Amino acid sequence: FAMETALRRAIDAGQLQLHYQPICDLATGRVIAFEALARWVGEDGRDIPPSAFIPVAEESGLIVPLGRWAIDEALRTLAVWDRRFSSTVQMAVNISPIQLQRDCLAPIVASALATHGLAGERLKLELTESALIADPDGNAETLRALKATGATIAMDDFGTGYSNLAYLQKLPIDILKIDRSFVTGMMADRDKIAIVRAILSLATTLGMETVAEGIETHDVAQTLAALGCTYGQGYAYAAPLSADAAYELLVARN
Ligand code: G
Ligand code: G
Ligand code: NA
Ligand code: MN
Repeated sequence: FAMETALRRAIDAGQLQLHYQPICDLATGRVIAFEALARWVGEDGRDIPPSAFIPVAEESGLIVPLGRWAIDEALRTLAVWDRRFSSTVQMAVNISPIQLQRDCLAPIVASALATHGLAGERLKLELTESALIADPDGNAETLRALKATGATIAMDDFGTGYSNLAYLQKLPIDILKIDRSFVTGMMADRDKIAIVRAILSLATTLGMETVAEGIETHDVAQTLAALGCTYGQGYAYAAPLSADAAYELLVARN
């Protein structure tokens, strides 16, 4: 419970931060969105990765206050950027399956958008494939309420779950994010390229946009663009950045 206690304290004391990774138009390199990623710098100054604390937050229920904070903080940052530089850049926030089940997300999202004076279209909510598939009927209803705020819905880490394709059609999903396990190193692996092709074709059929994760080289970016993928993120563009560095990139690339 040591980490749970420390995490509770960090949330209360405002010690969590968000970093922002750009999502770019593969054809033009323009930044179309940023994905907000939680960061926790521990008492000893060391970085505790989300892979360590998000599971603790989920098991303890702390993901509910953490998730509310992330939505508010990401939109607050976007509103600050808007006052300095006019753009239509969107903010993508990760939503845990536990939040989706336990919290009343739609009113929280609507109220955060109103507080920061932002149109719903500026917000993307990223949900993992396994979370959405776990309870497709219940989730479809929650997603429809979320979409009524104007926000768009992305299915994160697509290809790693066990998607029943019928569910994909039932859920109001706007964007498929191709998991980075199929993208990183795809130039040297024909199976990965075949899977990426299949996902792109499926997305086109279902009228969904596509974002490829884990793009580490310009070769991969060019190949994905040629295959018909529209957007991408990864170290080839930028790693997750502090709010100030992300803002500078936004101004430089738009
Ligand atoms: O930045 P890093 O690769 O360490 O992030 C790993 C994962 O942690 C992300 O892919 C994401 O799924 C998860 N994550 C990061 N920030 C948040 C957050 O604010 N909420 C939730 N639910 N998950 C997050
Ligand atoms: O899908 P998820 O939300 O878990 O992805 C976010 C995480 O992926 C972040 O923690 C980020 O540090 C990591 N990441 C982002 N771009 C790349 C990349 O190009 N390569 C690899 N290996 N990891 C990346
Ligand atoms: Na994500
Ligand atoms: Mn992802």
